Amino acid sequence: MTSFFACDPIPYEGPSSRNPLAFKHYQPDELVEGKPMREHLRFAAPYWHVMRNVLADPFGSGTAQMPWDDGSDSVENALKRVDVFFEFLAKMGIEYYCWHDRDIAPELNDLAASNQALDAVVAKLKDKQAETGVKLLWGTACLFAHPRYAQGAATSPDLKVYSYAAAQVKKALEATRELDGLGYTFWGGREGYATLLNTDMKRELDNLAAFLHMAVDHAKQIGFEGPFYIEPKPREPATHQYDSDAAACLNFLREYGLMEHFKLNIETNHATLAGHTMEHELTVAANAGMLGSIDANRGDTLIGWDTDQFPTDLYLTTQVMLVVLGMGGFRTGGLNFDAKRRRESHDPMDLIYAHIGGMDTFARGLKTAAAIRKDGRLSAFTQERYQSFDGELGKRIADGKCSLSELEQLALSGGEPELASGRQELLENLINEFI
Ligand code: XUL
Ligand code: CO
Repeated sequence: MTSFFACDPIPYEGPSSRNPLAFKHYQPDELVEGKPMREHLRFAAPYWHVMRNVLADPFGSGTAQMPWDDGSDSVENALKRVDVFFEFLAKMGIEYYCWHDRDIAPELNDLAASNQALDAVVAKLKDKQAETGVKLLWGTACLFAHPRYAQGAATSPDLKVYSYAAAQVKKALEATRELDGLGYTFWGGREGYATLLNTDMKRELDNLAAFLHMAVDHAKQIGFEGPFYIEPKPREPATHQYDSDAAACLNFLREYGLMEHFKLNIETNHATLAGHTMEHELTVAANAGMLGSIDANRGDTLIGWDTDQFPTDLYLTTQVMLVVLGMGGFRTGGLNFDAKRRRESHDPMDLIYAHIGGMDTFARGLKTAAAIRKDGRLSAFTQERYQSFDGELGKRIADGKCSLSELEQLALSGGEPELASGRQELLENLINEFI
């Protein structure tokens, strides 16, 4: 078979290697906290960025060289891309992937024709998965690119658009089930609004919740065991998006009785667009027992939009892996590189370099997080910081068995509290010992 990536499968050569086509830190079978790295990290590649992103930006057209792609919307062309994608996964040693219906197969003149095209590609993906052991981390429907969704999909004011979106989700869910997908994601690209002057927010949220309940019902009917993921993002494309951050998503899921069917898929660049750090969003999700999966990328502090860059920051990946290890690891989710190359990096080999960097950065983050946990000083500090709550009174407060009057007695007799230092700088130094 023709090869589209001019390299062998990427080997592990260790930290002293100077080979740009080798991993310096990602060694799939190396045990960390008793578990192989590949199982901790569960790397996934997104079909949309690897195969379909032409690297356009708001000011210029695409630059990506895709010698395998004839640029047409034919099913043949879509099938050819599958071979290229699986060559890429094999060379990278990436064992999971994710897709939108419309990036694996073309949207054709009518829904029935688009469904047929999807069936053809799904059949091929199924064969490729069986041949290679690669798994589908999650599928999703693209409910944001087509002009019909300009005013929303599951929050559209138009019932016909809402129905079209429902049909697309039904089909994408069935395709995910057919490929034994481990999850199904909803990112509400157009589920928000540009102005409240024309928007009935309450009605849109009610409709969105009804839509998600229908998806849950359909999943039961077809034997898809989920979970579903919601992926928070505050803006872009909509001015205000209903799924703006982890806390907003949790509130929505609770209000509409969807908690047991959903988890969150947290993306770094979305966290920072929301004005949060990634570790904040992960911690909010994990505290609720709702951290399902991660879209592993990063933004650029100098550009105010969703640049979806590859993760290269060791502090970031260390913090991510501290949360992931802290919750006992992924179950159905993983680390999906929802990341794209810069417009200037147009060569197919740039896909390889980009993913080597992302994987190595996460492997180092994993090892660093495990070392920090083993050392124990960081968690001991935090535990100690709250130790005044560890006694009998703290327990009664937690159990709701204490009153303001009782605490008032304590305050009256106890004098002015002596505060212990938060020691932020000391702890920052401690983290640097390990990086
Ligand atoms: C958009 C984004 C999406 C979702 C899936 O910002 O991150 O690619 O991950 O629809
Ligand atoms: Co994403």
